[in-house]
Amino acid sequence: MADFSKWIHYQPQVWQPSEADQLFALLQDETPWQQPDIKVFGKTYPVPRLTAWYADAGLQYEYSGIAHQPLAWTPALQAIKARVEGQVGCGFNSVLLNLYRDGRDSNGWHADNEPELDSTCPIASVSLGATRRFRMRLAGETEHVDLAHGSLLVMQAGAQQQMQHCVPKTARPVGPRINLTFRVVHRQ
Ligand SMILES: O=C(O)CCC(=O)C(=O)O
Ligand SMILES: [Mn+2]
Repeated sequence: MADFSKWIHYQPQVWQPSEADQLFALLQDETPWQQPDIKVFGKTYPVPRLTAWYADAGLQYEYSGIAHQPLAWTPALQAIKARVEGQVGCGFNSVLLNLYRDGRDSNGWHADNEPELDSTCPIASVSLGATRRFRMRLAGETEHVDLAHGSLLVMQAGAQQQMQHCVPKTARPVGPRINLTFRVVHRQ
C-alpha cells in the first residue's frame, strides 16, 4: 500500500470559521487576480482558474513555461504566512494563490517540482471557501482529502518527487474557493 501519510499532513481547522470567512472576503477582494496562459504539449490555453503570485522582492518563478514577477506581500498574507510558519516550523519566501470560481475551475495532475523550488522544504497549502477534493497519486494508487475552509495541508519535503496531485472539476454546485500554497523559491 502506498504510504500517503509519509508525504502529507492535514489539519482541518487552523483558522476558525469566522477568521477564515474574513480572510476569504479580503483576499477575494484585494487580490489582482489574473488568468495566465499555460502551455500543454506546445499549445497555449488560459489556466482554468485565477491566480496571483506573491514573493520576496527579486525572486522569479517560471511554471508552465511562463516567467512570473512577484507581487509584494500584503499585511493579510504576512499574517497567514506567520501562522503557517508557526505550524510547519520553516520559513517561506513565496505564495501562489488560486481562485476556483466554481466547480468548472480546476487544477490538473501535476507535481510542484520545478527546479527553482527548494525540494528540501515542504509546501504548505491553505484552503478558504468552498470545500474541494484534492486528489493525490503515488506508486500507482490514488487517495483524496476534502480540503475544508480554514484548513492546512502540508506536503512534506520530497513529496513532489514522489507524488502528483490535482483539484478536479466537479459537477456538484460549489461556491468559490481560494487556495494559497506557500513555497520556498531558490534565489537565482
Ligand atoms: O488548490 C489546491 O488545493 C492545490 C493548488 C496547487 O496544487 C498548486 O497551485 O500548485
Ligand atoms: Mn500543486
